[in-house]
Amino acid sequence: MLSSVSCARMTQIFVYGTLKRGQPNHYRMLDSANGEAGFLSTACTVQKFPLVIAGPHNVPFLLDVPGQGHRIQGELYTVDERMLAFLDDFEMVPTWYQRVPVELQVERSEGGGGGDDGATAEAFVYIRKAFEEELLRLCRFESYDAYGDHGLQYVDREARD
Ligand code: PCA
Repeated sequence: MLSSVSCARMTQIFVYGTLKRGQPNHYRMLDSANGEAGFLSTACTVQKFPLVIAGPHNVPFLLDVPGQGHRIQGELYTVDERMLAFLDDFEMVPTWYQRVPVELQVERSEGGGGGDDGATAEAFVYIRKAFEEELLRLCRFESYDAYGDHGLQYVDREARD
């Protein structure tokens, strides 16, 4: 549970890529030097979107073409202003990704008894609005896993030339 005694303005973020638990950039959300992030639940988008893995660094991109692809599986977090600013900078908003609101279906929180299984929520998501046409021809995933059998190994930001 989140503390109800908090003055900080919190924002809901839906992550579907390398920021998810078990994925290569999740540790950045756990680093209090970047701010605070609290896991709320797993969730999936109400609308379908194409989720592709692209470029020389095999980066996951959600493409802003609602109605195509799959309903995307991810995780819902609440973040403070500092973490939001960190994530915007890390995801190179607005040049690489844009941060836009998305409608979600929230899944039952772990530990059971959530009672709000199937509830909808709105959160921000990092999406590509402008992209090369060829990205629409790539394989579309429902759920991103950097270590999946697609063999498209993610190249860490620090390891890029
Ligand atoms: N990081 C963001 C967008 C894609 C990525 O790898 C995320 O996990 O949602």
